[in-house]
Amino acid sequence: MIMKKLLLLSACLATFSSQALAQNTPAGSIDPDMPEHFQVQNASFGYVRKDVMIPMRDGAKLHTVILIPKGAHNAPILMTRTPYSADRMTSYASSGDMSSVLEGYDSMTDVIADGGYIRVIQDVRGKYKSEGRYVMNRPMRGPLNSTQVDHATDTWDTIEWLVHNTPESNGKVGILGISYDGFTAVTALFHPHPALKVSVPMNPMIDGWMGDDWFHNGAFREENLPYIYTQDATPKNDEKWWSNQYDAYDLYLNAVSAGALGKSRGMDQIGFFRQITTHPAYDSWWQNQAMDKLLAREGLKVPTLLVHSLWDQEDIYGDIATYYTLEKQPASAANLYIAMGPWNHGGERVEASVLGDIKFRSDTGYYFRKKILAPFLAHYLKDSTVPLPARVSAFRTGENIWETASKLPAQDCASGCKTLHLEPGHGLGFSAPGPDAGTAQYVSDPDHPVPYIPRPVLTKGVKSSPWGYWLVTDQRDVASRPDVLTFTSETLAKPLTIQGQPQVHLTASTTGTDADFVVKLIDVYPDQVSSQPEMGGYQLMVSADILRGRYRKSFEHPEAIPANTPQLYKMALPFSNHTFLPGHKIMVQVQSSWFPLYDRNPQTYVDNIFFAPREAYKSATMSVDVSNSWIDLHTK
Ligand code: PG9
Repeated sequence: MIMKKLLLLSACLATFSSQALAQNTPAGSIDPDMPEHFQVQNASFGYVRKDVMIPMRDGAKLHTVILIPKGAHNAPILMTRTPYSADRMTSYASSGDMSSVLEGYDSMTDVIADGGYIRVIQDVRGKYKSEGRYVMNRPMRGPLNSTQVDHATDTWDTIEWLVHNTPESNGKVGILGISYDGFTAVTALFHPHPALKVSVPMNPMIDGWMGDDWFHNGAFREENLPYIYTQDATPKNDEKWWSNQYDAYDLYLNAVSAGALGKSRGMDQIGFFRQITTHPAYDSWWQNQAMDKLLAREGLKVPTLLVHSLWDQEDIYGDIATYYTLEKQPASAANLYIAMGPWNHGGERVEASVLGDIKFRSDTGYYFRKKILAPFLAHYLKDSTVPLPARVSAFRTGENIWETASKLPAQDCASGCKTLHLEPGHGLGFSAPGPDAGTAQYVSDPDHPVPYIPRPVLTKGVKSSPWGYWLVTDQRDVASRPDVLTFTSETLAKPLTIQGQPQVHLTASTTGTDADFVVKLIDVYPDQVSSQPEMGGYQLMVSADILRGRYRKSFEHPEAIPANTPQLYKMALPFSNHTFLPGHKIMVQVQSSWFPLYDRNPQTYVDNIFFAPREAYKSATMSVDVSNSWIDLHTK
């Protein structure tokens, strides 16, 4: 006890003495290293940077970075409106060269910087340094937005300010951007400002339910939960998603449903999460955000170059859908251009001679930027004598050649298609099998879903993730699974070229009352490829997609599947521009999960799959009717 008191006493004495010392000794001083305001010495830089807050019509000010090439005179403006931080996309680089500054998301540095453009990048309302409250893909003014502002008005107000406050400009403005920034480049086309002379939506997000970002034909892309979390929880993405599992397959399987996982992370605080989980079907909430349909009502009044990636892992639907919607309107078609290449999401902005294991024998990204994008922009923003690119510029994979055309082939099969039939014995060919070709069966077990990439599943943003090229990964990995049906043609003696969206016609029954069907059209390489040995026997997806079976009759009104009763499942696969070379084979794979990119279908009908209880997930036997299942191909 005495010892305890002594210890207590010594502690008190120590405290007292340090306080006394402090009181009796004059406070020391030390010069701080950091200046009050550090002045960047950028006299050597090749551009002048302006950081401005541009007032919108409702009073909100939007943070806008303006990079003006030194000595610019009568220069056009190229703008991007982004939710991904204008500062991050224009960060000071070590050198004064503007192109090295623009290493951001929509770089195209060899077109923008070399082209002498004034570069403007703006934080959209409510993100990063811009005022106002953020809404994911803010709906256009109308049934879903009764305010006086949307991206169209914010773009109009921004352009109005720019052309009156940028004396170095020629008064002409273009807008371009990838993905979300492609979405904002589309919104600029509504009641466009007269100074807006051109728009280049690249891989734009157009319809989040049909086939961009959030769902594909009603199947939810639950690997986007982390994006929604980080993007929509705070203005500056301060809150980061986390996981207790290295393999995302385990994270999402253990969570049972996407809604349960999101709720467990507090995502019901986020309006967009509440909206998508409340609107699992293609109801008016989604229909009123279908930008292709809305733009068709508006009419395309500004020359627009849509840019499509043939292996776009994020927004593979939007630009093709927009093209076909607008192409039907002569006045809109007069302003419509499209370019497509063998790229992943945004791959056109960088070196693009390879994607994953697939080689294209030339830098298709450079070709696009220099031969298609640069002249398109220059013609409308600088000098109308610069020749325009063709209406359609398309890279054909397999042959690895660029082609041009006045328009894309018809979207449907009105102009004739070649029918690729499933055949008995897991065959595939262009002659219809007899009516008694029987069924091909597999058991789909939601507790052992088919992984969309080999495990461990490393999602977007995780080190070594194959997210950027997963659509071209070798499908052999799953071909040997008993829950993946594989149908293969004979070896091709002649090349077969397809250009268009393969139209799936699948007849199948299930012992359950709900199901998803994934259909993949695959190019099978010869067993040996001398120029690239690792490609021997490679199974390359040239087009593939998923359909949530409850929407087989109506995207808006889901219906349970009657058990053990053949049903028809139809879907248009993503656009393919591909030649199957001689010596190759055609393959079709059918499966009922693509996990964890897409959430699992419990395979028993529940009202809302977002919140399906564990007991709803049940194995089911799928029976594909071979005689009545085929894919219609647009062949050249
Ligand atoms: N694909 C991303 C995205 C676009 C639009 C909405 C949500 C996500 C992107 O790359 O911006």
